[in-house]
Order: sequence, then structure tokens, then C-alpha cells
Amino acid sequence: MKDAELIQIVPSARQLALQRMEFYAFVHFTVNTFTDREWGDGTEDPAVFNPTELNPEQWVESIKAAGMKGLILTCKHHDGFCLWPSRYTKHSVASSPWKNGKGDVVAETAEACRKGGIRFGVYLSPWDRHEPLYGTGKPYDDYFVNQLTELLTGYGDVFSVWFDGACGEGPNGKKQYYDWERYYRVIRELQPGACIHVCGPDVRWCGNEAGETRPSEWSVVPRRTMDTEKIASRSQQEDDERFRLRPIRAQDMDLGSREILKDETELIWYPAEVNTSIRPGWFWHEQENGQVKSLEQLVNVYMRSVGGNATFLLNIPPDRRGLFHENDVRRLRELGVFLREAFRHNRMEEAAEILGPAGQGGNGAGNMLSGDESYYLPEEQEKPVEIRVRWNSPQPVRYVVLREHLPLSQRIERFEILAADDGGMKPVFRGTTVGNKRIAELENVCTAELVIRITDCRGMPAIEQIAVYQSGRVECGE
Ligand code: FUL
Repeated sequence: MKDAELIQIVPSARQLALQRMEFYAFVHFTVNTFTDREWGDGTEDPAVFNPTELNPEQWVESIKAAGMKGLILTCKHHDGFCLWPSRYTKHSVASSPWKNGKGDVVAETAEACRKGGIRFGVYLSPWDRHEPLYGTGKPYDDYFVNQLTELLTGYGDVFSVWFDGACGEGPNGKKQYYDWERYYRVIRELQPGACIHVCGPDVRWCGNEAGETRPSEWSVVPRRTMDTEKIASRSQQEDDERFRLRPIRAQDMDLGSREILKDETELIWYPAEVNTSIRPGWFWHEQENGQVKSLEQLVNVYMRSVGGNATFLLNIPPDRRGLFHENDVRRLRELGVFLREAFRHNRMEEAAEILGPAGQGGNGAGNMLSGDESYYLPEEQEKPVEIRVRWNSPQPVRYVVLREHLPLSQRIERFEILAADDGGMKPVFRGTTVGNKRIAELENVCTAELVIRITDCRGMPAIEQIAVYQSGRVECGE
């Protein structure tokens, strides 16, 4: 495919809004919290669900302290227990002793998000191990769509509907062929701004739950990538020609290089989301209180995900009180302090000169300063494209942050950063994709001049921002 065709593929407004959120929270909470399990089997007595101090405002406060912009709640996990009083089942908070069956965790959480100024999203497991209709086809789809409708009409704006690909039914277990297209229509109609994640067309699972990332993350990928997570529940009829081509798995390392795309007939914008838990499990377990990920581990996943053209969905499970445990709260606060400090002082603001080739529409390289939606698109020219930043005195540089203007697609394929060193320019970083954000971490660079050299690119690069940071107030020589 030609560059001009590749850069026709751009995000929808809902995808763009999500990618710009960058970092948001998962909250796994249900009967499992009380039974000490990761997957309930659907036989749990609702009587076990009884948080003593449930307080979603405490969750939201911690989530915000870490710099996250949204929260996705497991409204129903695989065990089928509903955190809201669904009209379509008795297997819910309404049958629990919590608030004498008058409580609604979904309502309290949505309200806490609204009050705290973050966005609210829902996880609704298609796989339901309690509901007797599961595996009957349309009757279960009806049940599922009814629950979706309750969640998407009763709790205000929803930014995310997260559909899990997990289906653990054994060979003799019931099998449900989900009517995905129907689910999607309902979501589009009721919450047009919501992204449908994983088993859905808007956001792609990164392929693991350990916080691993790819060195090159692409948002423009073959259309058939969208179906990889649904294989477990696909019907035979859906198993069309596309799947007899080279199979694509969510774990594949390369989903979008030119080489991969060259034989594809249909491409889509399908950005990656990295999901992992702050603890070993998705749900709270007393014995994991001492195993909260270290600040270093979290910073590392953040830099590779948010800083590697993916969004970061970090799970924090409330305990049996219905609160985030003190250890998790402390870690989230530390993470927020670290990130705010790392990205506080953008030294581009003090640059004496920012030079690049003439920009289209008269927009010069200075457009990359602001971090708003204005951008810099050089006029057609030979590559590499070089952008030069000069200061009047040497600056300590730890992170160089690059952002592409996604409404003009993902274009940059390879770049390097050079720093002035003893009269010459020396490469200090080599990278591939940029996309929504690339955080290039440099080691002890102190320089009065940086060059961002874009060597491979689909068309000309459309750059929204270049920012340069050094943690704290450190100056060169300190
Ligand atoms: C998986 C589920 O089986 C886990 O329990 C968890 O919800 C995780 C986010 O997705 O597929």
C-alpha cells in the first residue's frame, strides 16, 4: 500500500478522546473479593457480598492522585453476580445483606467519578457462569442486551464498555455464540461516545496481562486483527476466508509495519491498551497485600505503555471493606508524585531556537511547543526531516516526549535523537513508532542542542508536540 493510502486511516472521535486520556483505572470487585477467588463459578451465595465501608470516593481520590483520568468497574464478572440491582436477575447486590439489598455499587461509583471529574466505564463479562440462559443463543443475547441497556441508560455518560475475551467453558460446557454486532449497535445507540474494548472495534488488547509492551506499537492494523479476541466464541459461519490467511494473534509482535500491511486489503485504526493489575491477582486477596507492584515497576510500565503509543489500564482491587488497601493507596500517590515531577518543567519553553523545514500552511516548528491540537507538518521534502532545538546554555535532558497529530494518522516509523557533544552531534536515542506519545528516556544527557531526526515516515510527519523534561530542578553539572 502507498503512503497516501496508509495515512487515510485515522481515529474516530471516541478513539481519539480515549487515546488522549492515556491512563485510567480498572476496578475488579465482586463476590470473589469475599470468597478469595479469581474466577467465581456462579454458585456463590449473594449473602457473601457485604463490604463494611464501601466508599468509591476513596477509590476516585487515589486514582486521581496517580494521574488517572477514568475508572472501569467490573459491573458483572464471569460469576454473573451484578453490582447493580438488575431487573433481569436475582443474582445481584439486591440479594445481598449489603445495605439490606438496597445498595447499588455501580451508581455509587458512577457518582463518585462524576464528582471527582473523571470518566466512568463498565466491564460486563459476556461469559456468565450463573445465568441459566447462557448457551441458549438468542435468549441469552436478550438477557445480555437488557443488562447492557440498564448500564448504559441508568448511570450517565460512559466512556468505555470493556468486553472480556475469556471463556473458560470446558468441552462439555455450554457454549454461547454471542451476537456481537447486536451488542455493538446497542452501545452505539445508547452511548455513542463510548469505546468498545478488547472484543470490540475500538480498542485492542495488547496481548498479555503482565504489562509487557511492544517496541513498535501501531494503531493502523489489518481489519482482521479485530476478530482475534473473539475466536473462542465465533460461529462457524463467521469463520470466513479472512481466517484462512496468515492468522493474526493479539500477541503478534508486528501488527502494523509496511511489511505486514502490504498484502492486506482492509485496514483499520485500532489502538492498543495495556492492562495489568497493581497486584498479582485482579481481585483483592489478603495474602497479596505485601505484593503491590513497586513504584519502579509501575513507572516502567507507564513509560512503555503511555510512552509507547498505548493506553494504560491499571487495576486496583478494593478489599472486603470496599476500600483500596493502604498499600495500594500509598503506591498510587507515589506514582502521581513521580509523574508530576518528571513531566513538570518542559524545557522547550526556554529554547532559544526551534528550527525545522518550512511548514505547510505557514505553520512553523514552533507549533509543537504548546501541546494543544495545533501541529507542525513540513512541506514535502526528502527525508530525513530534521528538527533542531537550541538553548543558550546546556540543559539536562532525561525525557524527550514526541506526539503525533493523530487526526492525520500515525506516520512516523523511525527516528533518532542527537545531542551536541564536544562540538559534534551524537545519537542518544533511536526509536521507531511515535503515535499518540513516545517517551524517549535518555541517560545523563546535558546539551545545548538537540536534533530530532525522522528517518522513515508515511508521508511527512505531523507532529503535535515535542517536549523535553528533566526530573526536578536539576541543572547541568549538578
Ligand atoms: C481476563 C479475566 O478472565 C480476568 O479475570 C480479568 O477480568 C482480566 C481483566 O481479563 O480475561
